[in-house]
Amino acid sequence: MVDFEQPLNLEHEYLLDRDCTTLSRHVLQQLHSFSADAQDLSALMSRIALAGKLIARRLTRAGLVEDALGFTGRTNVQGESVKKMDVFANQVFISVFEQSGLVCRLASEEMEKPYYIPENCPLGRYTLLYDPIDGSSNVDINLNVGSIFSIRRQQGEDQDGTAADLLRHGHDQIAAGYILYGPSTMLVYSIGKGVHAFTLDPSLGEFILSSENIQIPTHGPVYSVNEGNFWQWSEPIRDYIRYVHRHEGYTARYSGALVGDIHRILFQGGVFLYPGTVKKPEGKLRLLYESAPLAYLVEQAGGKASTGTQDIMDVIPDHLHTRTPLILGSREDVELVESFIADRRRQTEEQTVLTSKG
Ligand code: P6P
Repeated sequence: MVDFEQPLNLEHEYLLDRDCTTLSRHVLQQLHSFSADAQDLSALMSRIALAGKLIARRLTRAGLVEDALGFTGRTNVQGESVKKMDVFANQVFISVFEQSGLVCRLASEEMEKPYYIPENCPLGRYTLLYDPIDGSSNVDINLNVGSIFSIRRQQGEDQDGTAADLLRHGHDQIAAGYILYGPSTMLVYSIGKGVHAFTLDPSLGEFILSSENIQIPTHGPVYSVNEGNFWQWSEPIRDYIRYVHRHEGYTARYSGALVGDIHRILFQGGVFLYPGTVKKPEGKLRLLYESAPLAYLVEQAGGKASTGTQDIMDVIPDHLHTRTPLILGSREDVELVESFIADRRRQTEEQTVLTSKG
């Protein structure tokens, strides 16, 4: 006869409790609340997790699935060639929120205008901003890619369907994170109460808590930048790159997929840079669904995110697909890059004064 009064041994009890710490439960624990708003946010995060599982499933079998890989032959609003996986992943996020009553609007890197789910709008006051597949150049060569998401509450009415209320600073975000499709699929998120990582257990079909309250090191050895753009950078950025080339203790890592590079820096420390270039002076990365969610996350982990002269979280976009330069990671490393920019600016100003005095 089994005595159910006898608890499992401690290790089994710990493992069972860990496997029960799913994302939806963790959100409620974080909020210390079972209110309607808390339940909504918990349900919303669960839908994002479902999107991650659906995309992960497609990616892990992409080589076997007819028509999963390669280009569509179309270009998106960014002027970038669209991959079939971009289209699939974009639709996954839309589909998981239909009939959810949660999300009224979705704004995506792949869609020029916000997508509305009318049946949700009377109730759903949330907007999902997302990059469905970040780093899609890696998809066809089976290297890591990611999805980036940000959640905002709708501010006021959106009568003209332009979602103008989204054109606000990053402090408006109520949740943000990413899904990393790598050797394991991980979901890293914050609702403003620290940064937490979940690992997908395929045998359960659940994201299980694997790291809680992640803190980014104040300094790290990694600098992550596409040095092929060196000729296109401003002098202060070149000065920084010359500095790390000449000082011991730095190592270059760049995967071509933002999420993977940021994930490494989140755990090991360092700095990611996508500065303005001659071809893209405003930078390549999009503010509302790439830089701002990652800035929210990294700041929650004790790091810093900047354009080089302004905190990313303070930048107000002038349109849905606004781009900015991005320097993000360990606080000391971001500040070192900013110091090169400030020094050069000071030298220029001093030179201007001397020249004006003749
Ligand atoms: P480049 C992918 O297209 C992406 O948006 C980010 O994921 C990545 O960090 C960056 O662009 C790579 O750009 O110009 O170095 O190939």
